[in-house]
Amino acid sequence: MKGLYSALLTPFDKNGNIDERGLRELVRYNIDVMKMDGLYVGGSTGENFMISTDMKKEVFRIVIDEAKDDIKLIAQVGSINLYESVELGKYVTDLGYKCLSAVTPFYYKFNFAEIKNYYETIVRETGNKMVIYSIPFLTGVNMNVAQFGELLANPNIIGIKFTAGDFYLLERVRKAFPDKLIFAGFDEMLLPALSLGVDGAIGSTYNVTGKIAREIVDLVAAKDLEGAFKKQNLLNDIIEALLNNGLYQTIKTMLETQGVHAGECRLPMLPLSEEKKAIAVELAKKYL
Ligand code: SI3
Repeated sequence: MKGLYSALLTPFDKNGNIDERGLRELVRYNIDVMKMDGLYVGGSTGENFMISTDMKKEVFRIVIDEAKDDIKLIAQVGSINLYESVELGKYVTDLGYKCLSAVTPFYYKFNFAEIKNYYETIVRETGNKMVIYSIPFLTGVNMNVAQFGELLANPNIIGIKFTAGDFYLLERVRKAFPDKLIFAGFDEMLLPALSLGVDGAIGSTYNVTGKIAREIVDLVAAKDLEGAFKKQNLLNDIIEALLNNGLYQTIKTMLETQGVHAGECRLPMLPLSEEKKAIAVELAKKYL
């Protein structure tokens, strides 16, 4: 499961319905143009926490139908409703997804025993593999090395999507679990994460910056740190502009300029103003 993954966006129409044509085009764009190794389906970038269980299923079904065996797939089924996670986990396993991921349960202050039970329940009930999705800046859930170790002791829990800037923790986790998969979750810190030995990366911006991310991976493998640093600078120029302009909306508008019907974001996310749309189009002209 190693490699570079786009965290897949979900194209919506103006009424918040899934645009199947756009979703299929986006899957193909990531395979054929961005040359990604994998897709992370149903994550934050997919606006997953704003859609119904049925819509989540629809996304999972369309993506695997379009991707077939052309790219690796990870299905994010995490939810603070554990019953929904299990239902989705079983659904995607039946569809043929070979690996699940689940965000740490958030909003309520779940204790570690509850978090552990959440992951163990999903892997037990689905029989599938699991990558823990740790993103403390959004969930408020911080885990230490020992707690990651307790989860990773389960052979079906095969890794962590590490979306945090705590590189001391990343280094400690890498050293403690050399045989588990660690994916970098912050695109703007791809190079430092690679230098600490991550097995891959999963990111929203790779839907449009995947080729630059690939260059960074290749330059690090070739031990050309200066070259990799220059590419990370370029990547971060783009990421900074994306974050300033509205991340997912801007990526979607950039994709539209490439003929991918990436559509709208879902409420409560608002569409871009005309001014911001123009900025997104300029970014596409400059970088795509
Ligand atoms: O679940 C997902 O969609 C992700 O993989 C999230 C990924 O970690 C992204 N985080 C969020 C909150 O979108 C990053 O790729 C992030 O967008 C990027 O590093 C810019 O900050």
